[in-house]
Amino acid sequence: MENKIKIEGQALPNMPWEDRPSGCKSVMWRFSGNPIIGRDALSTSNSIFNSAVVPFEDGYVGVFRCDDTNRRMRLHVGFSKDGIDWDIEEEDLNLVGGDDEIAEWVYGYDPRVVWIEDRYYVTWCNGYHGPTIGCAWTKDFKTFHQLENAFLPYNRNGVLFPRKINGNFAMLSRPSDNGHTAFGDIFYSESPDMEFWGRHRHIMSPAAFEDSAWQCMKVGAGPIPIETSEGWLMIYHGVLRSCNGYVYSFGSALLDKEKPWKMIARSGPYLIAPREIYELAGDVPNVTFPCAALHDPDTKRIAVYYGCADTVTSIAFGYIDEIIEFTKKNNIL
Ligand code: BMA
Repeated sequence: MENKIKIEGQALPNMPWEDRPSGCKSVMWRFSGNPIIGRDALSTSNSIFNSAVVPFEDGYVGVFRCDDTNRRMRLHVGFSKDGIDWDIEEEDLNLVGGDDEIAEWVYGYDPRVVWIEDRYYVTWCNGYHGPTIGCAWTKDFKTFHQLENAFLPYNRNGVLFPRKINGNFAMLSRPSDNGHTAFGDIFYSESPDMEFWGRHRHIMSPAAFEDSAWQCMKVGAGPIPIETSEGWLMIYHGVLRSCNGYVYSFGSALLDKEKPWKMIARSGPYLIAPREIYELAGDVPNVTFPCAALHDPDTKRIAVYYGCADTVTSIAFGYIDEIIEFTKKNNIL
């Protein structure tokens, strides 16, 4: 059955990849060279994590969350030939053209990047009287044209779909608070023009503790959803509150193609949870936080980029058909 799954997207035969290690029984596995980006990649960086990557020209480009040694949250552009070795610019990303009222940079973090029709769009958690969803577009990753913030504060994890749905731009987001939000559901919104957002629909609440504890406190969208014949594959993070603090893992769900606020399946077990030392130890221990994925429709390979312990960046691999099968087999809906 899985062999018949059709996956949309640009062919990426040379995407980063490493075969499943022998003896590994899990659906996703980690790159042996993790972490791929260390905290000191820039002269002024405290940490580089929760970042976005897309194909660009004959390689890849990324928008990286770089917290500096003042612990200011900034976005930096980086380029790579192979998606693994990155050259990140020392200067932070510069926005142009934003309305004066919102153009002043306060902070920005957890970026996502997607190509829609004729340009790349960047969304991020943008400081404007608290966190909300900032938006910009670019064609060359040199000039970023700022658009209006998508929502009122407080909101995080704004993730665009890679095509219009029902003729509109479509975005996932997670209304939140101004702190470390101990709640959070994923919502869906549409916009005709990337400025005015409406038709808000609820997708997903945290799971019941008894069913799937890793996602029982809050959930938030991760990489750009991937369109398949089985529905949109949404990889998202979930949070467990332990006696020792929050634990961030990630898992998968399938959403209806034309009504993405309708879930088809949601997996109980996680795909990746903090386990390796670089995920367990860092500025915020026990965090695996995905913000991007590369995939190749023909081979069904996926490489998920995720932040580790709010300090460094890593990759995990898998096959999209296997993740879909896993999601359906372990459905908790
Ligand atoms: C969330 C966001 C993420 C971060 C996570 C764990 O609220 O701020 O950027 O990775 O907390 O600290």
